[in-house]
Parts: sequence; structure tokens; C-alpha cells
Amino acid sequence: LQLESGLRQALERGEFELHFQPIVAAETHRLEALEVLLRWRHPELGLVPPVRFIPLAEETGLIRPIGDWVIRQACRQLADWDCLGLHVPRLAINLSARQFEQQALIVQVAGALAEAGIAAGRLELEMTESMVMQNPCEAVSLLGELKALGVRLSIDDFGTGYSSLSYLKRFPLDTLKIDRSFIEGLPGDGDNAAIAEAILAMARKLSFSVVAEGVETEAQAAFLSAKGCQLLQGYLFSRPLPAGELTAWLRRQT
Ligand code: G
Ligand code: G
Ligand code: MN
Ligand code: NA
Repeated sequence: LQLESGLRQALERGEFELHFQPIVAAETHRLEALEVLLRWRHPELGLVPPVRFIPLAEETGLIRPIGDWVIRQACRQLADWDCLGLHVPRLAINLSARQFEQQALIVQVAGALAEAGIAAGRLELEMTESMVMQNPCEAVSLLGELKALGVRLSIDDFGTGYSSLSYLKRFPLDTLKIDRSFIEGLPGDGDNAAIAEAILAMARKLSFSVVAEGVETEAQAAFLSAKGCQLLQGYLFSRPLPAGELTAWLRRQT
């Protein structure tokens, strides 16, 4: 209950902040995108992780204004890096189910892009399989409208939900993010190696780009790269960092 009343005031009190985690090209390790990860700096509790407050934000509907803030703030930050001459090709933003239900999302995304002067193709929206599969008919029309804006669309935590690649192909999706539970223990874990290889082989045939999440070791990166995974994300390259630290990381890249 304390968390809920706090959450209502967190936006106006400026307690939210965005962290950013690099997604790099497997072959060159060059930056391809940053995933945007929301953090709540609570005045008494300290940093509250999203698993603790996103479900609450969804239940209370607060996810809508919060999600709107995330999209706007992320676009503003991208414009700031552009001004500094620091090249960030793309941002990947997580959507929640409640945001995805709404037509208002189209207006929010278009508004944020226009306000910051960001090309739509530099924004990728991440959603889970269940969000898309729960109501495929509505999903198809909403995804179509988002696609028409020019943004990229990706499936997060891929492999943990219920879907099939052939079904997913009916949606205008660009990217699959292999859930980190399948990256764990690669290349030694035979089951995970088989799953990762199968996802990569099918994704290649269906022309999805693939991001492997939770890459922590050189051995994982080498295996994934050898199997044709073009994009890698994980602690091996960087943890999610606040904007200031990410700016320093970007400067070290060039
Ligand atoms: O960064 P961390 O591992 O704590 O994030 C956990 C989960 O929180 C992510 O996998 C993602 O699903 C969710 N999350 C992080 N930021 C956002 C956000 O801005 N919006 C939504 N809807 N979910 C987010
Ligand atoms: O949106 P999604 O739920 O996929 O968010 C990714 C989450 O995974 C973030 O909370 C981020 O902090 C976490 N994460 C990112 N890289 C790694 C990693 O290499 N190892 C582990 N264990 N977690 C990671
Ligand atoms: Mn994600
Ligand atoms: Na994920």
C-alpha cells in the first residue's frame, strides 16, 4: 500500500530514471542499440527494481502515464546524445500489456518522436509473446499501425511464452530476443545449445533479426556468433547504466 501511494507521486516527484544497456554486433562488438530499463529511486527504499513496481503500475493503470514518460524521456535522451555527436543507432523500449491494449500508444509514440526530432526507425518496441498472442486480431492492427509509423518491433523473452515462429511471421515483427534462460550454460548445456541453434536457424529462414540476452561469457558470445546470432546483449559487454555513465561508455567506444 505504501508502495502504491508512492508510485502515484513518483512521476511528479521525478523519482524515475532510465538506465541503458548496450546491444552490440556479435562480429565487431560495435554498438547497435541500447535497451531502455526503467528504475525507481524511492526516497526511503532506494532503488526499487521493475519486477517490484511494474506489476503494481499495471494493476493501477499507472503504467500508462509512466510508460508515456519512459518513451518521451528515452527519445529526449537519444536527441541529447545526437547533439553530443555520440552515435546511438537505436533505442529498444519495453512495453507492458496495458500499454499495448491502447490506441493511445500510437499517439504517444508519434508524439515523442516528433517532439525529440527522432526518426521512427531508431525506435524499437519490445513486447512479450503473451501480449501479442492474447488477442491476435487486435495485436495485428495495433502492430500494423506502429509499423506504419516506421518503428521496429521485437519479441522479448522469446521462447518462454506460447507462440510459434510461423504464427509470429503473420505479425510485422523485426526482431526476436532469445530469453536469457536459454543462453545460460552455453555452449556446454546441450539442451540450451539445441534450443538456441533451433531458434537461430528458424529466425534466419523467416528473416527475423535475433538478439541473445544475458550474454555473460566470451564462450557464450563465441558460440552464438558462430551459430549466426548477429546481436548480443549482456553483462559481458555492459550492465544497464544510468545516462551519465552510458555517455562515458559511448565516449570510450570511439
Ligand atoms: O532491468 P531489469 O532486469 O531489472 O528489468 C526487469 C524487467 O522489467 C525487464 O525485463 C522488463 O520486462 C521490465 N521493464 C524494465 N523497464 C521497463 C519499462 O520501461 N517498461 C516496462 N513495461 N517494463 C520494463
Ligand atoms: O526486458 P527484459 O526482461 O529482458 O530485461 C532484461 C533484464 O535482464 C534486465 O533487467 C537486465 O538487468 C537483465 N540483464 C541484462 N544482461 C544480463 C546478464 O548478462 N545477466 C543477467 N543475469 N541479467 C541480465
Ligand atoms: Mn526487454
Ligand atoms: Na528479455
